Amino acid sequence: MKNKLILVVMILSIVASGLIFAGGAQETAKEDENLRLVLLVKSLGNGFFEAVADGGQEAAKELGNVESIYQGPSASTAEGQIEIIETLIAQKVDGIAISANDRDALIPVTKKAMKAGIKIISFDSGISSGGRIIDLAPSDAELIGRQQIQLIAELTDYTGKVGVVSATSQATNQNEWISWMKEEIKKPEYSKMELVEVVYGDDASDKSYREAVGLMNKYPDLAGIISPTTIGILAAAKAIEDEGKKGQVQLTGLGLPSEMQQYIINGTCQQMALWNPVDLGYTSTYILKALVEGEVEGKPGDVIDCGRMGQVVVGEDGMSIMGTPFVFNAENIATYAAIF
Ligand code: RAM
Repeated sequence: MKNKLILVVMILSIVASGLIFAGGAQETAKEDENLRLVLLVKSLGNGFFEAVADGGQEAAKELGNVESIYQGPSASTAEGQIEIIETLIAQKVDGIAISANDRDALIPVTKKAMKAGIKIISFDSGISSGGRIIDLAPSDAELIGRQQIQLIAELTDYTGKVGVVSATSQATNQNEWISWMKEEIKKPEYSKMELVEVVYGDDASDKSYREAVGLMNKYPDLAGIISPTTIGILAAAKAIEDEGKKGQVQLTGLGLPSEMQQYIINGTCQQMALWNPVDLGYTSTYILKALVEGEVEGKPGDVIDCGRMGQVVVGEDGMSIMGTPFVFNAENIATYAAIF
C-alpha cells in the first residue's frame, strides 16, 4: 500500500513537473507582463465612472507593473456584468474591482472567478460577502443617506413632498442610501415632510428625465427631488427647468461637479454632495494589486498602502470606508468642477 502511494505521488509529480515545464515559456512571458487589473463599472457612458477610470490609470502609472483596464456593459444590468466577468475569467486577468448592478446576482460568477485565482473586490456599489474579498465604500452609507434628507430639508424649509429619482431598482449603493433616507425622515424635525415615491431612471439619461417629469406630473405640489445618482440628478435638473418648475421644485442628490456646475450656479440645484470618483478608482487599483501580489489577504485588520490615499484598513466583513462626502454649492463648485 505504502509503495503504491509513493508511486502515485511520483507519477503525479512527474506529470506536474511536465506541466510546469510545458508551461515554462508561458510563465516567463507572463512574468514580464503587467498585472491586468480591471475596473468593471455599472455601465459605460457615465462620467462618474470615467473619472473612476482616470484614477485607475493614475494608480497604474505609479505602480509601474499594472495595466488598468476599464470595462462595463452598455446598460446597468447584472446580466451584462456577468457576461463580461465570464470573458475576463477566460482571459485570466489578475483582478477585478466591480461596481455591482446587483449585490447577489453576481455571486456565482465572481465565486467562479475567485476559484480560478482572480482577486475580486467590489467598490462604489457592493457585492454581498462571499462574492468578493473586500468592499470599498466611498463613504458611510448611513451618513450619505441621512445627509441627502438634510440637504433637501434645508432647500424646502423642512416642508412638503419629496420624491427620489434613483438609479436601478437593484443597485446596492442607492438602495442602502434610500433606506437611510427613510430612517432620517422619521425624525421630528421632518414631520412636515413626506417621502412620497422612489422612481428608477436606471442610470440612463432619457429614462431618468422621463421619471423626473412623471414625478412632477403625479405630484403637482412636489417640493423637492433627491437624486442620489450622477446621471439622475443631471436629468432631473433639466426636467425641472423644462417643466418650468425651477424655484418650485428643489433638487439635491449626488452629482458630478463638472456636469452640474451650470445648475448649481443658476440655482436649479443649490446644493448636492459627492466624493471624488478618481480616488475611488485609484484606491481600488492599489487594493487589487496588494491582493494579487499576496501582500494582504483582505482579512479584517489588514492594512493596505494606497499611495497618496494613505492606508486603507480592512474592516469587519471585508468592508472598507473611504471618507465623508463633499457638499457643493455656488461658492465652491468651480474648484471641484475642474477636478471631477
Ligand atoms: C452614478 C452611479 C454610481 C453612484 C453615483 C453617485 O454615477 O449610480 O454608482 O455612486 O451615481
